[in-house]
Amino acid sequence: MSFTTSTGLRILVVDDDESVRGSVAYVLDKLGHQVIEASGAAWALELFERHQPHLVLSDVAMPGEDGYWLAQQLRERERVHDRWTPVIFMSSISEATRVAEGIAAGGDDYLIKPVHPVVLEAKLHAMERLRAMRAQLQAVTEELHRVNRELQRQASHDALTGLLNRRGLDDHLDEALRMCARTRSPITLMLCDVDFFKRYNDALGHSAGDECLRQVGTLLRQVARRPLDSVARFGGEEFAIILPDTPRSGARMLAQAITRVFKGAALPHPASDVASHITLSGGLITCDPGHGLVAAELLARADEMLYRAKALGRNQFVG
Ligand code: GH3
Ligand code: MG
Ligand code: MG
Ligand code: MG
Repeated sequence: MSFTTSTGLRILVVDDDESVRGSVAYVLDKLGHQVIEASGAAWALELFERHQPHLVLSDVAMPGEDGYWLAQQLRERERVHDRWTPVIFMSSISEATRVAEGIAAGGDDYLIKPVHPVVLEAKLHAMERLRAMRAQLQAVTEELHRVNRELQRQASHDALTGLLNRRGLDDHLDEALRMCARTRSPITLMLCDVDFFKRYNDALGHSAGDECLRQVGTLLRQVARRPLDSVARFGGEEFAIILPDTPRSGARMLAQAITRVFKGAALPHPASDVASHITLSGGLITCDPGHGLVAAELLARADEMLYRAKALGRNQFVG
């Protein structure tokens, strides 16, 4: 629906006087516009919904609801549809207070009958320019929102794996802790670290290492796949998994699943001491309701467990 050309607009003409409608329609038709006619405000509203006109030209005094009522209704709908339709009143009442009332009701202009065709055409052009500017403004606003959303996403996500980054993790962990406190449910935090990853890089190169980290991220996402679970890349080759509403038993099962999935995926590691494939060591901490721990404490405890898993020989989860 374009308003940038001066012809081909759909214009709703509202007047109880058929001869007024006829003469206005005649002018508009000659200017190349499509005219929809209504003899009353309530009927005009129905036609408005059905035909979505670009502009409304309406009489003020009509039997039943008047033109101001119509303008108010249109402005209400505008909030819902997010689309501006100019409303121009045509009336023989030229009293200043009535004109002011019409503008207050949501009218964009007020023409005194009889409306001269040249004035009508000039008003149409003016409204058209306004509408084009509004449309541009709306497009720019939408683009700004889109860019803003994208920037926010980038700020909280890791470019390599697409997982949450450290900042995203912190936000999600805080939120998960609040939610679990509210619902009085347990929460588990898991930290995983790729075993002998420095050697992997040394053997296969840094870009192979990057690709491997991407696959590790994908596998972890496959295991922690409930809607509330979140997986983050915590640092270089370290990953964190937040598991809201997950008791210790469930967390242990998930840890076993991770070990099993990595064994099954068998991503080759040419220089690991523990297996011929990529393995993870992990630390986990489950907090029961009322634990009172903050995010940093949870992370520190999970990290302690991870350290123990490494010390115990890697390729295992402790906690
Ligand atoms: P450990 O089993 O004790 O965890 O040994 P490790 O070699 O995995 O641990 P270390 O901390 O000594 O080395 C981690 C390595 O991870 C070193 C670093 O080059 C690599 N690394 C960190 N971030 C990236 C990355 O973004 N891409 C690649 N390719 N390698 C990374
Ligand atoms: Mg009338
Ligand atoms: Mg590490
Ligand atoms: Mg490591």
